[in-house]
Amino acid sequence: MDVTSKPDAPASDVSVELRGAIAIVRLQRPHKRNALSDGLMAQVDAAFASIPTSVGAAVLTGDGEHFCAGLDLSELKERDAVDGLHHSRSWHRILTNIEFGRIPVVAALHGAVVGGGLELATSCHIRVADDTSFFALPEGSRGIFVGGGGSVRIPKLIGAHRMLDMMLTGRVYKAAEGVALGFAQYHVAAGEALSKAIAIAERIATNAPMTNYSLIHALPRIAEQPADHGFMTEGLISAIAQSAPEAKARVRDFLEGRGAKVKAS
Ligand code: 1HE
Repeated sequence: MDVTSKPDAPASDVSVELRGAIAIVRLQRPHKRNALSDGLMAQVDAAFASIPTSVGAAVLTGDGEHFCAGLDLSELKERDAVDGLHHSRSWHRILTNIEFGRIPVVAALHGAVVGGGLELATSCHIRVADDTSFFALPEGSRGIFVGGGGSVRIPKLIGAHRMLDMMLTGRVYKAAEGVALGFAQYHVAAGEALSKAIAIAERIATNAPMTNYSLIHALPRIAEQPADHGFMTEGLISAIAQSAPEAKARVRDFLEGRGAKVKAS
């Protein structure tokens, strides 16, 4: 752990802790179930922007019994249509900065991962859900619509028809079913999401930075390109990645017997 870096003052709704090669971003509003107020969202944005270039991966977690209860509904009541549009667009910008930032982000999920909380989680690259996690989109029952990019990101994970069902019927997926559908890549025992997410982030941070950057920027874009364009993008990115001195050194290490072998466990 980098002892020079400590969590922010507890008064803050979001903290950033630097631990060697990784950063841990914490939502710290447990008395409101980490509901995403405008102030908290601005702090999320600032937190990710503040991560220094020495950090290779980040973890996003929430204090208390729930990852995140979604939009702070107390701020919704006075908003008119124009305010609503700008609010939604501000979430798009903040979550896109996470998805297409410099480093991979691993979300550690527990308890409620609902509404805007699910939108926030789906802007991360890897999700680890503990057994207390549950996934829902209560927007449908509150008379509203997703506004934080959920209609773009969530169908890519579970399909538009399942998202439609969640919003029309208020369906709640518990951890095991939600993970099987694709909400998270990892399912761990209750209380173990953060430690697993940290271990994953530490592993990711050992990769060459250009490999990580290529993956988070190129892969989702290639997935949306026609195959012929995707092949071309892949060719360009792989050529850039393999030309980096670090890639050459890693390949040389393997060929000279120093690199790790691929193992099944
Ligand atoms: C909140 C919020 C919130 C809790 N906005 N204040 N999201 C939802 O519709 C989910 C609403 N929340 C819940 O269903 C439950 O709170 C939970 C299942 C997440 C947690 O239940 P529980 O029993 O642990 O907590 P609680 O007693 O319901 O809430 C504790 C406090 O947090 C309470 O405030 P208090 O002053 O009475 O103590 C709640 O009012 C407050 N709280 N959730 C504001 N969401 C970009 S568009 C995205 C659109 C959406 O995200 S819509 C979905 C919103």
